[in-house]
Amino acid sequence: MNKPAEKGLVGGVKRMTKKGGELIAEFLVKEKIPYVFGICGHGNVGLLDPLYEVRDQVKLISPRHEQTAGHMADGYFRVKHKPVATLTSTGPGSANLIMALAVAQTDSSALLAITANVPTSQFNRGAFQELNRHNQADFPNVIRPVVKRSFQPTRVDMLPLALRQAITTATSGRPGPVNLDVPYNLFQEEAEVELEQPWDGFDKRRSGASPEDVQKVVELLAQSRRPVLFIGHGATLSEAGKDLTELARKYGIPVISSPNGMGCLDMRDPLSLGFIGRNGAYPANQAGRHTDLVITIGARFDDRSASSWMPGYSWNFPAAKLVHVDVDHSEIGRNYAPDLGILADARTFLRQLLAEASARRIPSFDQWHGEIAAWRAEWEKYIRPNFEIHASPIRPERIVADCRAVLPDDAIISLDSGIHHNWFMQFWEARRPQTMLNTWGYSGMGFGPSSILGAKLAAPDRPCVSICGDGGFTMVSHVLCTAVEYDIPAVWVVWNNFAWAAIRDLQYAYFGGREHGTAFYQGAERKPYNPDFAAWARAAGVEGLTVTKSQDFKGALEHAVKLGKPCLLDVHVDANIRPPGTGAWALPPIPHMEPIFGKKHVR
Ligand SMILES: Cc1ncc(C[n+]2csc(CCOP(=O)(O)OP(=O)(O)O)c2C)c(N)n1
Ligand SMILES: [Mg+2]
Repeated sequence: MNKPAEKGLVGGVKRMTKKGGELIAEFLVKEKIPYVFGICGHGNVGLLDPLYEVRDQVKLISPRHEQTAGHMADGYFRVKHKPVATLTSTGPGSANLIMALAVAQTDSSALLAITANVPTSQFNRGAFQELNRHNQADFPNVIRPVVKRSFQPTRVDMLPLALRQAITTATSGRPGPVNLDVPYNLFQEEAEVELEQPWDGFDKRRSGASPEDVQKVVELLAQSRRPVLFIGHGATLSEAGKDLTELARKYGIPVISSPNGMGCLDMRDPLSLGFIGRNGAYPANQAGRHTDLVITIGARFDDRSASSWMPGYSWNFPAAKLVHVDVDHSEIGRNYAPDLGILADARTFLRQLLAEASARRIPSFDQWHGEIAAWRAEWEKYIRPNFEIHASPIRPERIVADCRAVLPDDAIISLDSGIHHNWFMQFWEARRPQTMLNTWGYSGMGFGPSSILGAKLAAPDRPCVSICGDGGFTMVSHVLCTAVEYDIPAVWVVWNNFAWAAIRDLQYAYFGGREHGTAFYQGAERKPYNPDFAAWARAAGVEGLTVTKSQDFKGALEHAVKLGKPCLLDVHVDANIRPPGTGAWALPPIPHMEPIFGKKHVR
């Protein structure tokens, strides 16, 4: 590639004739995108060949399902804050990517999804794998709700601008997935063009609050007696952990965190109250119910972190004052009308607040700390004994405790959708940002076991462990093949409870204790069924161990982490122990449940 087909100088730059496929490959190199996760099809072989030419700089990894390719790219970004690309073919291959893009979109994770489409000369003829009932080559309409933007260049000379705009869009502002949909004739056709100057906008445009607004926040803080900070993925994405920690510690402001904000403040810090909502920690819900000032940074008050917005269960607006800071104006005021809405980057705002507050007298919040300490003690007394119990099948608390005991501070865990995630939301102590990967907004199963592969590629020297449900793992069990093919030493802890337990528990709770369609059985006797996951792993070439006794889990995990090869632990967990509800979750028309621990409080 890059062979000049002698042409003139334009604007001092020597222009060359290039194939569209070469341009894309060259762009990936120029943008320092180290990986393409993708699956082949007739629609993208024209790009695979130029990717061969740049294989030393851009590695192609082909998982066995496009959904996994998307989750891998998402996981890579969440760990490294650098985008990578996916490549899928015309039609079905790209349709398989939709779920992964929805997860990335709702959790603000950047990736460049290159999809192939039918050739421009065949638009609207119902060509092989074309969707054309409403528009020609209509895949962008399929993908549109799950990406920040879809670009469909239809000529090679449109590629440089589309590529540059795609990466800028994905990484700037609130990050998200972006689609480049390329009719596949463009890979082979030529034009005389140059690439644009790349611009990865990630964390480059750090706009701040107006000085008046910063002053107002400091005034609110000075008048408050019971303030809390509520942080979310925006704080993580802005890499604001250091500044958040400084602010929280300097003024003694307790911090409540959404799952994707966890670790910005080391959760061993006494100011860290953990997660809020139905499966939050009791001190967090109590603080949320009793606070008089909430300063929210990069969090959006979704139903699960706001007890479905029912007043008094997690939050008490408008009795409490609300300052809502976000880079996305559409999140400010979406769920609660703020007293003060501020469009700003999390880290910039925190620095502004630190500077402004240092010039003012902020009272100490000793009484508030005392109240929180009492709630914490009550909670600890209730939950802690369960962390010490050895049993078979294993108590969920022991898995959380032993993972924490074995894994170093910088280890990365990924969680899937399910009851295992609820346990980790409630009890995991993230110590660093970007170490706990959650499928939060869309809660798509398959994210956890897949994204851990991308995480491991982003952080090859750190332990990467996926804690996933038996149901979710089964959905993407081919991740084992990819780990072996590409030598990615990820660890899977399959939380084996023989059920879609998160949903089975809802069914038990709300529908008279009956179970229907939410657990795994074999035959007329309804014997609990699951494959032998460890043997399944071994069949794929992955080390597999079955753990049924809690005494064995810690050692097995230590072994898996040290192994340096992919490893799966099939861990039999007690399906009948449920995480304590400390807030509520209303699922219309299903009535909501009162918290099991703690109660509603309305001023
Ligand atoms: C792709 C997908 N399908 C269905 C759901 C709905 N769902 C949420 S949790 C859950 C059960 C998960 O079961 P499992 O993976 O075994 O985890 P557990 O709850 O048992 O920990 C289901 C089916 C979902 N979130 N994503
Ligand atoms: Mg399960």
